[in-house]
Amino acid sequence: MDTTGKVIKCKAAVLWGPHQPLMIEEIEVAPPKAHEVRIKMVATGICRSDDHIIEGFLKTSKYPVILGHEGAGIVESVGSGVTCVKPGDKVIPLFLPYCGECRGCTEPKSNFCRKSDIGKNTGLLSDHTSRFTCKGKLIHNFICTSTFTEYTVVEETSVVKIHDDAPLDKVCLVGCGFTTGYGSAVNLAKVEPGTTCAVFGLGGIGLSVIIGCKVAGASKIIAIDTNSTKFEKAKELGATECINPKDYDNPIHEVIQQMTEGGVHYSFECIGNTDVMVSALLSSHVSCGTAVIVGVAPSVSILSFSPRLLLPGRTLKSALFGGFKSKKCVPELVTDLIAGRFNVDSLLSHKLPFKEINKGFDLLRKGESIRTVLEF
Ligand code: COD
Ligand code: ZN
Ligand code: ZN
Repeated sequence: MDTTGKVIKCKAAVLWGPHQPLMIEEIEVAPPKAHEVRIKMVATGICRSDDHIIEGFLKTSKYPVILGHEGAGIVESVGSGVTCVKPGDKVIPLFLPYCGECRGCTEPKSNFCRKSDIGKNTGLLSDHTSRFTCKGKLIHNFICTSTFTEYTVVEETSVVKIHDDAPLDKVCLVGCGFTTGYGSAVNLAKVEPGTTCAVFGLGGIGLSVIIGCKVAGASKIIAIDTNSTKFEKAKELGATECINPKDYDNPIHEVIQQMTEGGVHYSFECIGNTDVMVSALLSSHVSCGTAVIVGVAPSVSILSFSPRLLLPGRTLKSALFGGFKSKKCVPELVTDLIAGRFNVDSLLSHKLPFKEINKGFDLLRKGESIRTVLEF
């Protein structure tokens, strides 16, 4: 049945308010307006940032909301004026949009498009409305994507066509976790061959940083986590040493300094903990080290350290999505993945049917999963 131009009724996971389980509800998804695209989701990953909103650590969006920002699907229909994709195309929604016109898009070193809803937290599309309703209520959109639904509507600036052969259950990770970590190593830090790296936090993001450090040719990759069960995967992906801060009496940055003759070239914080951000800074070499903050700290946090830590020449940097311009890098990374340049299989720890989404969040909270991919 042709659904073009019609309202679609489908199932979605609705978050009615913080600290609540997601509810599988029947929702209505309006047809795409001009420059919008309606997508039939095929797979979506559960990212820690979605959990932060459920748990109320991150103040973002408005409730009720359909979360999810790491997914892949097939275009169902397009609104007028859309030329970048057509019905039937395999696509990845982009939580970091690319309009191609704003300062964030035109500056070569920036990737933060002004159309992003991160920090604005309107929970709406550009025309200040949403395409979702449930039980007569407006349901908000989440950072330009909302992938925890059988159908979603995004703006053309928030979607990109990918290779026809892409396995959607794997490449959905390119929509956030893999790209954020991998890009932080190869694009933001620009790790060079023969350098030393330290990666704090071995979830999906930290493990993707390790993949990037290895592809870039780092000679030493130290993996740090308070949960030693994460070490096996870290080693499999390229960590040369794994250390647990609980096994040492002295602070972990001192241990890393001793292991690396004064500190690593590149350190990465992939947890979202401000104390660990300072540890990562101290673990980087005093005059040639770079610390990269990848994790997102709770909205109220303040990072506090002496500016003298930077004075001798240390660098502290951060960016969303590995600093990549989303529309350009996502199709390239998908093609690289198909070509076998890297492998995301070991990040994909669990697969569940979409309806078991709350079980997927439980696995993440218990530290048992790396990435759970939900299939529709
Ligand atoms: N010291 C060492 N390891 C620790 C500590 C500590 N003090 N505390 C926790 N850990 C370990 C945990 O055991 C766990 O293994 C790991 O840190 C964190 O992993 P996860 O699985 O919780 O999280 P990830 O890998 O999914 O990472 C998510 C981030 C925490 C980095 C989160 O902030 C994020 O998704 N950042 C991406 C930034 C971004 O672009 N966000 C916008 C859309 S996501
Ligand atoms: Zn994410
Ligand atoms: Zn832009």
